[in-house]
Amino acid sequence: MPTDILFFDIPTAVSRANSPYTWRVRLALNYKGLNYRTQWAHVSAIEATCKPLGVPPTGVKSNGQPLYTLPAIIDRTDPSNPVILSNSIPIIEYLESAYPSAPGAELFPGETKALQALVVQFVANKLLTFVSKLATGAMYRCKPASEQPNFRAKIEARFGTPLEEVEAKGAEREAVWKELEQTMKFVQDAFERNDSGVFLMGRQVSCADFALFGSLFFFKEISPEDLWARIASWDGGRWERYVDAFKDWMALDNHPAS
Ligand SMILES: N[C@@H](CCC(=O)N[C@@H](CS)C(=O)NCC(=O)O)C(=O)O
Repeated sequence: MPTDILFFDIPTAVSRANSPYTWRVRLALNYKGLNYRTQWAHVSAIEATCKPLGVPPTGVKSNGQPLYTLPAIIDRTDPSNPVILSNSIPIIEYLESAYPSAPGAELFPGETKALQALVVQFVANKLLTFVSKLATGAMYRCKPASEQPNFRAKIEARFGTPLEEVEAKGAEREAVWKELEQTMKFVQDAFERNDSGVFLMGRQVSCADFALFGSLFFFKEISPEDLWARIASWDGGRWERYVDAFKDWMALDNHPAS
């Protein structure tokens, strides 16, 4: 059945989208072969884009105001009953229940939702906590010039220092690297327990893989001089092979008219 889904994503100044959270949903849309159109919104315009359309906020800002984030979707396949959602994992859960994958290709096979939630939270999301110490400058450079002041203001308010001083330097930086390497080694050891394929569950890709891909691909896309090169050199090159395994689901749009 042709679907009519509007998918909200964030443009960058580099060639491709790089939000770790929006990639989760984009991969799911492409994997499931659903028709969607991308509507791009800069970070500074997310609230103004989402609020009038009834897209719900996903959190609360430090000043108590609602926080709007992407990804979000509006599924207008049934125009009399549009489905409006934000938050990556609930969106994927919705897509999987509204448009079920074939047996053997489910994004939440068996009763793995709880286990996958743990992998998303404690692996995919945890990896993103390394970004500020290793790649704040790289993230800043990936922003379009018009978005850089907004990004700088948010980072400086969050860390209480000039943006240029957020990244770890010298011995502290090496300690952060060591911790990231140990985390990836732990993930590698876990993945090795399934030897039938490259994904978390072996041959069958799942929602948790989309989340892990999002975090790794973000590192790769924003990569300052050494970030991706180091990760790619770990664990026998597993992470480069892992990111490559998603290439069939990486289209930026698939609407017939676009
Ligand atoms: N829990 C949300 C998090 C999404 C999120 O944080 N998205 C970022 C982009 S990577 C965002 O929209 N940030 C808006 C902002 O920082 O104002 C999800 O899983 O979708």
